[in-house]
Amino acid sequence: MKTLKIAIQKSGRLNDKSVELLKNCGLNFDNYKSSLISPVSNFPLEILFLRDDDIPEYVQDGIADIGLVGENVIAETKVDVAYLQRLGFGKCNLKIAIPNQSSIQELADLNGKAIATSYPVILEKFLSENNITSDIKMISGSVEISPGLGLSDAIFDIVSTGGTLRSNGLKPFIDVMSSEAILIGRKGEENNPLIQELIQRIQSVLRAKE
Ligand code: PRT
Ligand code: ZN
Repeated sequence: MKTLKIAIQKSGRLNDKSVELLKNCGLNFDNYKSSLISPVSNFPLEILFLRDDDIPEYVQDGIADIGLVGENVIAETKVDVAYLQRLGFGKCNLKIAIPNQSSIQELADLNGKAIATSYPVILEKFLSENNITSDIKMISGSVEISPGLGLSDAIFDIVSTGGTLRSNGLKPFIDVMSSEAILIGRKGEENNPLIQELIQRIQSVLRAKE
């Protein structure tokens, strides 16, 4: 049977838990940070280590058969993939946040305001669903400092503990989306027996944790 490829994050917040999950599924592989592909010795599977942003497209295009990535990244890249299994880690919320002293009080007050974010697709969708027109400023990192620098009136970013917001004088304003890590696959390939076997193993690992 054809060897499967699974794409996981190379380094970052999801890497450790992704590797741990696959090892707990009984898969044997080397986790060398320098290699981009690791073969699994006891299952017809290869692991591709990638930037998380690239994982949805690799799966959609069939370069990887399955992948492990945050729902927020899937939503932002607008790809069409199958959701195979929620994984219960990497949990976070995507929120619009405003400065503690802001005059913004309700959603409509965001009309005409500048909002800085690294997630323009998700934000644009939310704003248009709510008939709000804001000036979306795309920033690739350190979004939280932009109101303090006078670059924006609000931000839209990932929040987990809220510590980063607090230390930048910001407060949560509106919850837009919650996210967790998810196993994705190519549409139409869901019934591949190897993928089904992996899903079974993942589900028993998750059940054992409950
Ligand atoms: O290099 P690569 O592109 O692969 O990684 P990355 O830098 O784009 O992503 P990474 O590793 O930071 O995050 C990977 C995924 O983890 C995200 O896409 C989310 O699905 C998930 N996740 C969970 C988070 C957080 N929690 C989180 N807290 N991603 C980012 N954060 C950031 C947040 O933006 C804030 O700036 O962490 C900071 C601290 O958060 P607080 O609220 O705890 O202070
Ligand atoms: Zn990324």
